[in-house]
Amino acid sequence: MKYLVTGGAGFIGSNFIHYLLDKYPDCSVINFDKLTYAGNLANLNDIQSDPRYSFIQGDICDQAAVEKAVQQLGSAGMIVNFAAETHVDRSIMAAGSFVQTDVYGTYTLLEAVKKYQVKRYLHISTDEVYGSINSGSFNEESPLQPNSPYAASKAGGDLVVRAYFKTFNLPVLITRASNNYGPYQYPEKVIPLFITNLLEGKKVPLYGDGKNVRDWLHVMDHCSGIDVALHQGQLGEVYNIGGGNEKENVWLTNFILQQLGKGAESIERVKDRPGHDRRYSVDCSKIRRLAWQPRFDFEKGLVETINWYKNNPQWWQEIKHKQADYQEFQAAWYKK
Ligand code: NAD
Ligand code: TDX
Repeated sequence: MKYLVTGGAGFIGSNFIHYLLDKYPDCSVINFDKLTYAGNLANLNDIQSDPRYSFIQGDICDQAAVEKAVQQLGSAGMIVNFAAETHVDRSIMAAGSFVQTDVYGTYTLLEAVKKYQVKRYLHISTDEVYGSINSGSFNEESPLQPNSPYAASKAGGDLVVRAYFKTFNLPVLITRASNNYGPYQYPEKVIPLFITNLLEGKKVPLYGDGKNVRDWLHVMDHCSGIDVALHQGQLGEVYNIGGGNEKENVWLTNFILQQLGKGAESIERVKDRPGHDRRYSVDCSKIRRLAWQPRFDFEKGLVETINWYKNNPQWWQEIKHKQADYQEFQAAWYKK
């Protein structure tokens, strides 16, 4: 099988390319990525010379570049779209690139699928499109009630995918996953930010009362869920993928502190994120009916992830402090 993976130089996309090449010896993968601040070809260093792998630097909003890549894939190939602006706090600072990539970029990809046809297009989405839930869990029929510009952009993309299924009968599917963790995650998201801050001897900025709940999913469990949905899912359907590991941020923070031999003095309580969703929770019975289940134990996976950042300082040190505008925005916010 031939795959076109968009956003394959990011956290989940690069893990997914590794997953595909490991699991399917006869597959080939085209990675199409703009290389924004979050895209990093170092994530794929070990497979650069694998003859089954090729890279195209391109923007999913660029119709000509997308059409060329889809033609190269061919009508028997499959597309998995990871390309997106993904960090909630950055969407609060400036939302334009989120709407552009996560909505318009999705439209551009779907237009190319309509024009050239492919076997399947899987759209990677998030549990954040459902908004926050205090008790119980969202299923795939729950209304979309996004609360951040990021989540709204992702919801917009999902709705365009839905419309292209209903109107043009394109062979599309959507997955909505909970918070991922694992190697190669950009050190702006809470787990790698907190680990690397502590390794740098800094404090960790915990938002608000620290009682917001996230459901943690190991990135490789996400990859196996995508694999199942892509190959066995029903066209036009949505599949939730969650880790079943709901934790308050304060629990997570204390666990990381303890693993790195730090105490509560390393926590800096800062002002809450505007519009901060209290809790995410998804009902995954639909994908479990396709015989998927998460395999990683959360605490073990988290210890392995902490060790990965400890053992790969050159990977995160090169990228962590690049974005001056974002660092300034955060510094001003924390002081408020
Ligand atoms: P990431 O920010 O690490 O990577 C995004 C990748 O997309 C980067 O390589 C970047 O260069 C590329 N990209 C951005 N704009 C592009 C454009 N216009 N054209 C081509 N490439 C572009 O993101 P991630 O955490 O790996 O997330 C991947 C996908 O999974 C996203 O769609 C995200 O919404 C979704 N998701 C993420 C999580 C999570 O916890 N990280 C959870 C659920 C869903
Ligand atoms: O410095 C921080 N301090 C803090 O307390 C950061 C960066 C986060 N937090 C809190 C906010 C959230 O409650 O930690 C929790 C997790 O925050 P993020 O890592 O920013 O993730 P979240 O906002 O939950 O969104 C993530 O999950 C769904 C990803 O960034 C999205 O791409 C994905 O769709």
